[in-house]
Amino acid sequence: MTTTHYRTCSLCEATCGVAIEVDGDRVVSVRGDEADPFSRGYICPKGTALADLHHDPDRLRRPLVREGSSWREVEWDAALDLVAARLREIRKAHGKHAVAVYQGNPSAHNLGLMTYGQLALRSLGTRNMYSATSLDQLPHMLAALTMFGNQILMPVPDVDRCDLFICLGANPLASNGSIMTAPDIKGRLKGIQARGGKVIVLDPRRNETAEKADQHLFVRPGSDAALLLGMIHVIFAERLVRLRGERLAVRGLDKLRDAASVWTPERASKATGVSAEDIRSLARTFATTPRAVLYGRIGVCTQEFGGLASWLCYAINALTGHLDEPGGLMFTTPALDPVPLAARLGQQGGFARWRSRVSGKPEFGGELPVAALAEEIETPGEDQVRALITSAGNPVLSTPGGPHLERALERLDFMVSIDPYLNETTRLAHVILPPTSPLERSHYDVALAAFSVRNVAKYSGPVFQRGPDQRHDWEIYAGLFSRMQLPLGKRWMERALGKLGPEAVLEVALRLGPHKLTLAKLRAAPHGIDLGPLESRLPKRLGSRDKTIDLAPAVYLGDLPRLERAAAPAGLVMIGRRHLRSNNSWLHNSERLVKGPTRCTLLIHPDDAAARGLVDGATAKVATGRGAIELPVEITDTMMKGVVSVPHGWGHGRKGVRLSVASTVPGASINDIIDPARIDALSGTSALSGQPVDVS
Ligand SMILES: Nc1nc2c(c(=O)[nH]1)N[C@H]1C(S)=C(S)[C@@H](COP(=O)(O)OP(=O)(O)OC[C@H]3O[C@@H](n4cnc5c(=O)[nH]c(N)nc54)[C@H](O)[C@@H]3O)O[C@H]1N2
Ligand SMILES: Nc1nc2c(c(=O)[nH]1)N[C@H]1C(S)=C(S)[C@@H](COP(=O)(O)OP(=O)(O)OC[C@H]3O[C@@H](n4cnc5c(=O)[nH]c(N)nc54)[C@H](O)[C@@H]3O)O[C@H]1N2
Ligand code: SF4
Ligand SMILES: [Mo]
Repeated sequence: MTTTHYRTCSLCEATCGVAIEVDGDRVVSVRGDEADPFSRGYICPKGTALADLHHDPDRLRRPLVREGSSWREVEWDAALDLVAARLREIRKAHGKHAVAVYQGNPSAHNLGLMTYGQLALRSLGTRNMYSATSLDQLPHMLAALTMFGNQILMPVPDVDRCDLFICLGANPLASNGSIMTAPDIKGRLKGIQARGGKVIVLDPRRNETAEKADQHLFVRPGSDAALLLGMIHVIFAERLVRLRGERLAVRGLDKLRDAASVWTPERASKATGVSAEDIRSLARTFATTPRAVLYGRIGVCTQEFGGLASWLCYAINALTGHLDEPGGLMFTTPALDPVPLAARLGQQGGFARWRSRVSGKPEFGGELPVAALAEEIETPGEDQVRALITSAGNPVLSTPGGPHLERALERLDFMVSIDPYLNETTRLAHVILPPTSPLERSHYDVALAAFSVRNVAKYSGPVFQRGPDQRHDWEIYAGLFSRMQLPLGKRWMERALGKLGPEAVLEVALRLGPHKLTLAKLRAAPHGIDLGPLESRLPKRLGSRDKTIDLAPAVYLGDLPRLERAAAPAGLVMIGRRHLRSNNSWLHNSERLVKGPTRCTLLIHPDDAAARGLVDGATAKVATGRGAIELPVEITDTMMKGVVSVPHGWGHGRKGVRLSVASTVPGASINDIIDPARIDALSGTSALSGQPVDVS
């Protein structure tokens, strides 16, 4: 007898509804849930991998303690006692900043981590908090903080109602969208074209999204700020500014005009490789299309001018009347609204309130850039990092200078990883605490529903009950922190939460939310509830006291001279890419997702290949000052001349990993050769894109 469970896929930001057919303790099939009002049956190939993940024999079920290079399974109580004792000792001897934390991407898809886990980690009081944020959306958050007054107030494109979608540094057809929760984004973009609208992609690679777009323009990596300033120059020069003055008050209009004054389209063209005529025409079309949106994503953030570029993405929408208007860049009204909650907890965010000990990198939202982690471990002195908690992260593969970080991690007095796999990072831990699989826990998209292109809410209970010898992420935190006797981890908390689970937090937050939902209402709607299209939310939603938008925050103005001085690189530069069947560094142990032709290849333009005597399929050596990796060559005119592309998250051949499928798949880690010193000097975000390389 089989039963069908409806829930949300937690693997990427698209939050597709899935129908999971189960027979006993086995998953029989995973299909798209036709009755989910948001995803309407759509899933991508990764959705079915939820089953592979759950049944993966390599997935850890019990805590592991390392003895030299071998691992011993231990009971939960013994493991938690051991970890708590070590962390307490180190805090006692060296102070609270000696314990560092690194939180990875899956945290955002995990109800227990988003509720109790976050609070527990904050209660450590360490300045050495790190996460994938500084490899990702930090510049968007900085713009949200400085322009709108709250770091999580990031607007999303109203894809379902726009007639012009300009896509800058994103590839939603591979990534399924980011800071734009939109299941079946391919269908939604097609919808724009079907109603007579246009999709324009600006990217150093004619990516999968560009192939389906109406227009694609190559733009040089790292030059987005110059491009946007060129467009803003035209918008001012041709009097195309259209502020929603009747509703929205703005500051800094003159400063923005001044910032753009030197960036004539001709100058911007030199920096970007986009012709001056194209820059003019882009600016005009964008400004004069009533329902238009310019959406910038990770290509805009993780580069040397990520701060400036992310600010200008929001500013250009505001300047042309496309902010907070249907079809433009809009703010959501989520059922669980993290914005007032963050404000109540004093977490609206902050920037550069302190700096990292060794190299003075700026704090953001209570965290330091991950580019500072290795040096904080290696450099002796007061507050040196001696212990590390990694949670749902694989920084050895996901951060630039991976091998350097590896060596630093080996020097730690103590490291614990909360992770279901023995992988490149966790193999260096002293203890691994593996959480339950996504199918064994309840789910609500606390984070992603706040960035959704329609307001939706959905709760799913676990498909399988967890066994008595397994723990959810939040239970691991509760167990650990109660043993450490931190403010939030009192034993009574553990007992109370142990009974109620994250549902207790969810229930309160839903009732406080704008739609006044309850868990009971959500349980009664297993396919999810549609709460309607996005609505205009300003000025009320702004976090700033004066309820105005700052079009030209001071932090950015000070960074403009750095952009004006920048010279286009002489040789080749490297960028990354994503593939639909992959997810950062951790879904490569699913046979059905990795089969087929090798995906970790070097994409290179025919002229650049010819100049180096490279032929298709040959092995290329890609070298930087940090070392070299070898990859098969794929010659393609989808690459801009002077730019090569390598995907991240590969290279599972390191000794000691327990990933029987992934470690047989060829590939190397791009982060082995990206220079960790390349950061956006303004925000501290790693510059993953635009790394100069030699290819031979
Ligand atoms: N060069 C380059 N580097 C990049 C990027 C790039 O484009 N180019 N992209 C960057 C971006 S955007 C990101 S977000 C980062 C991602 O980097 P990270 O977040 O550091 O790593 P992931 O590859 O997402 O690995 C996730 C880890 O979490 C574990 N895990 C999965 N589910 C759970 C769970 O429910 N609970 C727990 N406790 N663990 C879980 C997995 O086993 C895995 O070890 O990589 C960044 N690095
Ligand atoms: N299948 C799959 N889906 C994923 C992930 C995954 O690994 N695999 N990862 C998830 C995560 S953690 C994230 S953050 C999102 C990211 O989602 P997206 O932002 O859509 O990320 P990418 O697909 O990497 O697209 C980035 C684009 O930026 C371009 N680019 C690189 N440098 C520059 C530049 O300097 N300027 C401009 N204009 N463009 C540039 C690249 O060529 C690429 O086409 O995807 C999520 N979804
Ligand atoms: S697009 Fe794929 S991975 Fe993302 S939520 Fe949907 S099914 Fe899951
Ligand atoms: Mo990410």
